[in-house]
Amino acid sequence: MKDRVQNANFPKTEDGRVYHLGIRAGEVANRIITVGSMSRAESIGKMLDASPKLFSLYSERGFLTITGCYKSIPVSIVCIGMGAPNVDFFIREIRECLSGDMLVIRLGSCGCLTDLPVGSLVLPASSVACIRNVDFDFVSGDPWEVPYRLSKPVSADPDLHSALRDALEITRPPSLKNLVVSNAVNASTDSFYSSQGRQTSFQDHNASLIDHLKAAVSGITTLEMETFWIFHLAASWRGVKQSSSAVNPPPATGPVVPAFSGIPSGTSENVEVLLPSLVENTSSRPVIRAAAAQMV
Ligand code: R1P
Repeated sequence: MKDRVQNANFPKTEDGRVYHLGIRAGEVANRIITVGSMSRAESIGKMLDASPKLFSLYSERGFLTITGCYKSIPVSIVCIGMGAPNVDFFIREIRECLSGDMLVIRLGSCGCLTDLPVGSLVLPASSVACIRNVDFDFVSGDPWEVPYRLSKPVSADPDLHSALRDALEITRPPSLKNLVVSNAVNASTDSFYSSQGRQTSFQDHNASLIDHLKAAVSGITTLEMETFWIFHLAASWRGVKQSSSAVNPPPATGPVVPAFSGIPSGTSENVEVLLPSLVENTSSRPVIRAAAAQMV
């Protein structure tokens, strides 16, 4: 990979690849399922159509992008690992590689703050951030600061959230019949340990954090580490200006690059095929829509 940086604001390699995911325009679809582990991405990738041949790229920084079609609809599966910084690389770098709308559904695991049984599927309608306050004195305690800060909630895209819920109503297996919750609130944390209330050898001042979360956030149901940041970035993207590389993708060279353009429209009973109905040709003002499904 050539790596001469041409733009310090958005570094890319000489052949147009974003720096951390390693992809470029033409190698990622507008409809994206993101997961946290390679094996999950590879498993979902096996469900894609046999033709066209899948595009697959493991980046040097630990991201995996698999692009293909599901029932002839272009879809990308992207493994981003864990946490807010990786979400930031993922949303921004893929946005830079796309024109038109960008749809993101995160499939992940989560902790649960209610009595839902293990195996329940939660579709959070909104998420808050729960972040360690580094100004708090974690050694001596601190009368002036709180050890953890909670953000205001940010919502999932209502259309994509509804499409996901409706598709699951139709397609979910009998084992999930009574175990799908679609109006929950999620909290995304900046640590698997301190800001999720786990007691370790560190002085985290978090013994009452879970009780505080439950009291402060109405409807709080799940804890994980990415959903808030995806919703937040999707909601805050200004979407008025496409980069020249996204509008005019560079000619494809190198590995097999499927021509994921000319997206067909249509609906079906299945969530992956419902997604195209949400993608519009809004090149003057595209949007990022995000939703999430979390397995307890
Ligand atoms: C922590 O073990 C990881 O598990 C949860 C958290 O959000 C965090 O990424 O999600 P995934 O299993 O989907 O990665």
